Amino acid sequence: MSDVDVVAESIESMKVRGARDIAIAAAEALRDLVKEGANLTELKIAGEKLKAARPSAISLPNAVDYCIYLSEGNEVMPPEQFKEKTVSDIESYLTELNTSLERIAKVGAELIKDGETVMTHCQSDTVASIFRKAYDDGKKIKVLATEARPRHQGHLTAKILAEYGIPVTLIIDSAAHYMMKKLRVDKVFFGADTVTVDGDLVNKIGSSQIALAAKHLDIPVLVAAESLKFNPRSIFGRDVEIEMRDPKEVAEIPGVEILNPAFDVTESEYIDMIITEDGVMPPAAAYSLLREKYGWEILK
Ligand code: RUB
Repeated sequence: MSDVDVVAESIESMKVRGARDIAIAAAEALRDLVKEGANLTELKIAGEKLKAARPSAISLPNAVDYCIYLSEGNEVMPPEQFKEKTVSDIESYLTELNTSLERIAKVGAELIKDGETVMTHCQSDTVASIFRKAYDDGKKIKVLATEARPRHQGHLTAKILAEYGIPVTLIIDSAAHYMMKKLRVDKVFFGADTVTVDGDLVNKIGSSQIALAAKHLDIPVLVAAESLKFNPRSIFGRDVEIEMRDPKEVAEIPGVEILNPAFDVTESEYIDMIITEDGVMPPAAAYSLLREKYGWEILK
């Protein structure tokens, strides 16, 4: 197996998971391929392989397409120069992604008040960075985290936050509505796999139910999504494919059909604000962000 195959397999099997981390892993794999002397055609083939690894997080094709776009800009150069410049361009992109995370953490933390109870679902590095920043700023926050059946990524959220010193309470997914009310949750924070041009959110299965409960209880819903998570293809009305995973992740009962969708769609009307590296915006501004950030050049 080539390194690209190994990375694609790690993404597919969720050894590497979370929209941000899979995008970074793909960009790093392409950078390493350039280092090994790959040309543009070989990069494009590798890029398609990486993109096919998981369907619902737009961050993955966005990152791959951007690396290819950077490489295309250097195509006319002699091989050694192509290698050097493309590696350096991809490195700069990776650094930019880190800067974006820091900015989102700062902007998001400003939205949390001292003493608030915040809730999250599944495991998002972006949301965790907001909670850590709020805590570092001296705010006494409490976090309510859901398990996120069937893969229990919420256990990871709870572990990461607890190790950082943030008080965290873990609940089963179906306790969400009841516990949001009982613990008087102040705000819900979701990460994002994809934000569509209409400002709808594709995120871990169960997000939409929590958003519905939040609307019912009048709790603001905030989405932490750098521009990498916005889907320029949805401008043509192309739907985001919802990943259906192996039913065995849920249960094995003879004679019973088991469905295991990994993501769902929360319509923009259930979302109060989206936190991006450029600040906070209403979901209706997704279109403007896409125009500004992507132009139309990566719409292939
Ligand atoms: C993870 C998930 C996360 C987003 C955002 O799903 O839905 O909320 O990917 O994460 P899975 P991040 O575990 O199936 O990959 O903010 O880290 O990009």
